[in-house]
Amino acid sequence: MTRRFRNIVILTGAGLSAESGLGAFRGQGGLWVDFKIEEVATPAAFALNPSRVHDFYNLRRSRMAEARPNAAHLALARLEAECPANVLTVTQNIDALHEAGGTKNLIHMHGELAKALCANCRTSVRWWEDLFVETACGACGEAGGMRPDVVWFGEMPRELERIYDALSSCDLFVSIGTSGSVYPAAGFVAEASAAGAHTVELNLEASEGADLFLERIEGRATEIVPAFVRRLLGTYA
Ligand code: BJW
Repeated sequence: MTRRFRNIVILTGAGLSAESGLGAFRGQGGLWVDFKIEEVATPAAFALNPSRVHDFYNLRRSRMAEARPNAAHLALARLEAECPANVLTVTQNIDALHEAGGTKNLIHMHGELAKALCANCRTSVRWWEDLFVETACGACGEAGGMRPDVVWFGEMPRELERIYDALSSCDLFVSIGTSGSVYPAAGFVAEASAAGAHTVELNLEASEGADLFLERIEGRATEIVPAFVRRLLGTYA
């Protein structure tokens, strides 16, 4: 890799935060054995058994409060700060570790765990406490509709227009720590390829869409991401 890229899009997934103690959903070491993501991350699951959905997200919110950004988050923040190219980070993660690590040009396409959304009046507020069925919305006063402000299966991911704009003009697309099993994120590599971008996958193991990438590096994010960022910044030296 010797090209000096001008427009870089980074896509991150649960594997990036795994070494901060927040488990991935699928694949080697996936932590959520008691909760199948497909069974708690849907509007239907929330309608049927909101307490179970709250238990799942309350547990994750409390774990997130303890977690710190790891070397991979810090390396990506360094890339954004030091690289002369435009760098946009799109994360599927609902944790706040990119921000904590210093990344600023960031899209949370699957929402944020540290926010609560009222299904009744659609007000979204910062939220670090547990949520319960009885929790009332501070804006409209209704109870029963407060939910984590995250994107469940069947719901529309956030800021897709801005993401597809960036993909259509990127010359480097890097996918990190994602299994490539959830759309539309899993389709971003094809969009970037169609735009003529160089495409790189950094993951512990081959993702579902591994064959779509021009370059692949396997390993732990805390090792391979800092090394990749050093190599990339070296091309501008
Ligand atoms: C490491 C590591 C280490 C581990 N170092 N690596 C085709 C096109 C479009 C849509 C669809 C389609 N087919 C089906 C759909 C619908 C659906 C979908 O994709 N379903 C699939 C099951 C097939 N998609 C949707 O519904 C999306 N909405 C949508 O498409 O809207 C459009 C629409 C239009 C009209 C009508 C309706 C809709 C929404 C998807 C929302 C996903 N939500 C979740 C939950 C969010 C909140 C939460 O976090 O709880 O998002 S599901 C879950 O999966 C979460 C994640 O962000 C997402 C992706 O997971 P990720 O990050 O890839 O994690 P893992 O665990 O799968 O992978 C981790 C990887 O890291 C592994 O490979 C490990 O090996 C690796 N790893 N340790 C490096 N140390």
